[in-house]
Amino acid sequence: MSQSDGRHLFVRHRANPILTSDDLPFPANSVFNPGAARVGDETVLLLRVEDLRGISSLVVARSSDGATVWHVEDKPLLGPDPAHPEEVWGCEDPRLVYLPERAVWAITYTGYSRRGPLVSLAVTKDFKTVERLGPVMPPDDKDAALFPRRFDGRWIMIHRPAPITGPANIWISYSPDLRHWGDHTVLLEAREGAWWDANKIGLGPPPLETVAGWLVMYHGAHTTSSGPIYRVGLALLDLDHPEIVLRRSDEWVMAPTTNYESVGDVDKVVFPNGWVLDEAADRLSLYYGAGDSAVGLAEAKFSEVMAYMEQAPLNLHRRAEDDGRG
Ligand code: BMA
Repeated sequence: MSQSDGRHLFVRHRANPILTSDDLPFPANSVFNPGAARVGDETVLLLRVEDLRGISSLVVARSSDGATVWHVEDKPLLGPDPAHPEEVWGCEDPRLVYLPERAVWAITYTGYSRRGPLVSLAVTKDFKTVERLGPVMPPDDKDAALFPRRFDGRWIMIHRPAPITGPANIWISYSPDLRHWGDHTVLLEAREGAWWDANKIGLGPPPLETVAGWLVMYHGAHTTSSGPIYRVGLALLDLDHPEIVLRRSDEWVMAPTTNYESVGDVDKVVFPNGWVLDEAADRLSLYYGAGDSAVGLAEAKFSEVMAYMEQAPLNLHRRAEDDGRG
């Protein structure tokens, strides 16, 4: 083993699960996979709420301490809309990134179309009204987040197309205007065989800028005879060229262990979509879906996460064209 055991890094909050369908001001089947942001003196979660038909909408919840006393809106911010047939079966799994250049929060989310899941983009200034920019990746594609700023004039998005055959890898794409995307390139490859992150991986929360590089968390869906186990690991991307993976943890740092993660609509799932960094408190708060049924919170010391990443294996899967740029 080349690295210390990372499973101690994220500590589950004593109030877990911090939100269940019982906490909503309307009937629903489940609440999970939230995007997260610190806005002023409140933590905002954009919850995925699945209704009693099976269709998901995105609903805002606010809390001043980011853990307890959540105020949940009684109407969705984003949900199926007849004007948007590409989301006819719902809006799922949002990621939130503030774009200083536009003074808006970007919401990348999964639109569930009749032709499969796709990536949609919307923006909001206040989490009260929202402007849809429409689909940005065709099906099947999900698990997308933007970087908060441009690189050499271009926006960058991480996402996860699912090919008809072969592993589902994490890709990176570029755009001059947030609408037209190209130069699609594989960023992180699923491993093979018995690995926890074999065959199917996807981005977790949006990339987090640190002095050592962009910290990314990703999930691996390991297939077993009783269904997949969703666990998460970490990687570090080059600050100026985020298409270069500097380091990648071999081991997962979080796995479903508690009852509310192990048993739910989908068993054995931890699925983080959002994190909030409080640098002064050295606290990284991770918000995740538990068992596709509830919302969990796990907190890490940010300095410990970065120390762990300093020891993480250098990436051995760099593409040939990366040589000389790292
Ligand atoms: C993924 C997504 C998530 C879900 C996870 C586990 O493919 O659909 O929304 O939480 O599976 O079921």
